[in-house]
Amino acid sequence: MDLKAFAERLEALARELEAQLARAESLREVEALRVRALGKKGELKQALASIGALAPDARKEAGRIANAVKARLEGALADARARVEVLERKRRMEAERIDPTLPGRRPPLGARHLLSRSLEEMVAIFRAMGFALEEGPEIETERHNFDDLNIPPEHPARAMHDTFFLRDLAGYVLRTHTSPVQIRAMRAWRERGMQPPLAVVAAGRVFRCDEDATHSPMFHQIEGFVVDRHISLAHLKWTLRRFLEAWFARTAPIRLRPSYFPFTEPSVEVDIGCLICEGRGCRVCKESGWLEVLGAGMIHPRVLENAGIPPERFSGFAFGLGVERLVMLKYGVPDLRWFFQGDVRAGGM
Ligand code: 2NL
Repeated sequence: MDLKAFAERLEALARELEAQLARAESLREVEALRVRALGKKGELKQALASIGALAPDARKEAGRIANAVKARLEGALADARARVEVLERKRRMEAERIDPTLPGRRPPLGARHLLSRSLEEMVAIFRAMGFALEEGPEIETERHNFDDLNIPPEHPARAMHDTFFLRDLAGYVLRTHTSPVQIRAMRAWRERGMQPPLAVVAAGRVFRCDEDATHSPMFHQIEGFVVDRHISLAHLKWTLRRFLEAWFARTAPIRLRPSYFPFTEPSVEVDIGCLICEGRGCRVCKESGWLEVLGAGMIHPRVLENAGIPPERFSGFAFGLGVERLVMLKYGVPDLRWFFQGDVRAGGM
């Protein structure tokens, strides 16, 4: 090989590398080209190894040419690196581009259960009339749940209540109504040295061992009572009418029908003029024009006595309502079981 061939080989190497650098699009490609041209086993090194094969007087010139090509290649590499860096930054900016004007993603929100909201609203109506809210345990003694309410052990009403008894806790039941809270409240008021008038509502879960299309083993009840001198059924009727008109947000006639509860005497069932047909008769009210909405009565003297209130001096009315039933009537919920299925689709209504 002579000097001319050596110079041509390096020139070809330089041209080839410059052409490839011009097409490079990433720093990785540029680095690979650098290694190939200038690395320890690179093409320039290989060309230099052949200098020894040249005539001695040509070697110096060959070294000069090689240095010049090396400098030229380093310059080309630096240019390519600068160009590709700009390219890469542009690509990254494009990939990370965000639009701050887009609306945020809304996480799916839960909603409070219709029953919870309704129960609270009903309690609020009574509180606005001056009733105090009392709460009590869901596990109750048989005494609070039955005996104090004039339901003795052999009374058929005990069987009618489909009671859940606690297997490992003799004498305790899941409360079948909120009445034991009322009993506790009457006693507590006396024990705090307070005198009637007393006006209390109790609200919460109650339990009965019964389940079908119209009965759930757990449901919600609100009970209320007023005790004072000279309380009569007229006070009861006024109070319940006000409550029902507030709940259904309309004027409504109500009527009392004679009924029976062990803890009230007399006992009544309360009907409201049918909300669908305004009393003309329809499928919902079974052509009667009336819907049964709750039970009530004058507190039995024995129940007053059991709570430490002398029945010769005081009388009282009491009522109990099923929350589910009143919610179904107001909102047209067709099936009791929908309350407990946990289907969230109606949650936002
Ligand atoms: C119904 C009927 C009723 C009561 C509950 C009551 C409580 C005490 C004393 C007297 Cl401490 N009575 N509660 C009275 C009459 C009826 O509930 O059908 N509820 C769904």
